[in-house]
Amino acid sequence: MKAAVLYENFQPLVVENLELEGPKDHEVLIKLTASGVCHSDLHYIKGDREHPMPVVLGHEGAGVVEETGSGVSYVQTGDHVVLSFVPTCGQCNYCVRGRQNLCDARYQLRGKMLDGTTRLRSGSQEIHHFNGLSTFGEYAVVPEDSLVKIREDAPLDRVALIGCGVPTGVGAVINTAKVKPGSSVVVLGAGGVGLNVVQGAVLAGAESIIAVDIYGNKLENALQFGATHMVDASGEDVIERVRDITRGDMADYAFEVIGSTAAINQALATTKRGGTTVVVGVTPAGAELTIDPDFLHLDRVLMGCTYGSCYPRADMPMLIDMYMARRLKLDELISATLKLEDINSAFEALDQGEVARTIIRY
Ligand code: PAD
Ligand code: ZN
Repeated sequence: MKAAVLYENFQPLVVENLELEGPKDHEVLIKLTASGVCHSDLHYIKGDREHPMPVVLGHEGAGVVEETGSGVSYVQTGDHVVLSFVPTCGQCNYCVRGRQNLCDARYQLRGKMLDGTTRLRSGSQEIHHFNGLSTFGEYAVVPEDSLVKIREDAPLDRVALIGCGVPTGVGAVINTAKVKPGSSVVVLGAGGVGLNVVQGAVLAGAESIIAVDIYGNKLENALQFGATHMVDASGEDVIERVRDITRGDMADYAFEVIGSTAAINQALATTKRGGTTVVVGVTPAGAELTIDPDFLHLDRVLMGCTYGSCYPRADMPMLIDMYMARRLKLDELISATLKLEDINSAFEALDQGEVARTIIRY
């Protein structure tokens, strides 16, 4: 099957034919329909984060079950699925306490399947998996626990975005911060995930939603998603603008959706006493954050957030129902749909701030 392989940081992905071994115990072969291109993949290309190489990246996908390995009971051939970049085992300490996004299984993967071996090869060379998914290929073998069964009338080339950007952004608002109606919310970074923070804030009934970005096109997108104000961080003083917009109060919540320690500090400084800052962006490995502890003394809260603190098998079908009922925007997130051969131009456009999300359609 055709897949895009990262051999070295900063090098273009190589689209080539790989051998994909069939599914083993509790694994499933998926024929992918589509995959979104997320900034987290770009972080690995740029070496902000380390990963065993070579690797097939991609973690925001949807497709159809082609074949099941032994012991699989959750799905059967023909089922439509979204892939979760966290497998949820249902049995670890985190899963049984309702914190499936923190499931132990995620930390057993390390570029391989849960049994410690890979299914991907290029000739004699072993190719690594990414989060047990590797959606930048026509097919993927994934753990059964990484699958979320979905309704068959949902368009797979759209709901692929339910694999990462949507539950992360919407979940950061609803599950992580638990934003209250009438709140003021600042969103730093109006990219693929940030736009979903904006629409999460709309769903939560936030009163003012202040989108911050360095590109005009991103700010326009944010308005379309329900932002009430835009701040151009390339030319404006973000903290002073938030002060003006909130009539001196500052915000109840700030979300950092860029992956920069400077922006985390900026986010903290836009919150009022007792306000909450949620860090969604992934900073480069080894980055250090220096904050003024005085901010925290005043009952401020600084939180992390992975996968929007979601439970994939509960939240993803719900988000899809909301999309099908036209209460959640997905189509508007998609700036372009490309073939796998054009994946490097998708990353270039993401890096240059030209797109919200690009979909790779197989
Ligand atoms: P994106 O590139 O689509 O969006 C980032 C946005 O930030 C872009 O619109 C940029 O223009 C904007 N930006 C850059 N610098 C600044 C600045 N100084 N001030 C204001 N805006 C700026 O990326 P994305 O939305 O796919 O991902 C955003 C981050 O979230 C990224 O670090 C990614 O790795 C992380 C992420 N985290 C999780 C999680 O589970 N926590 C999941 C998915 C993505
Ligand atoms: Zn992602």
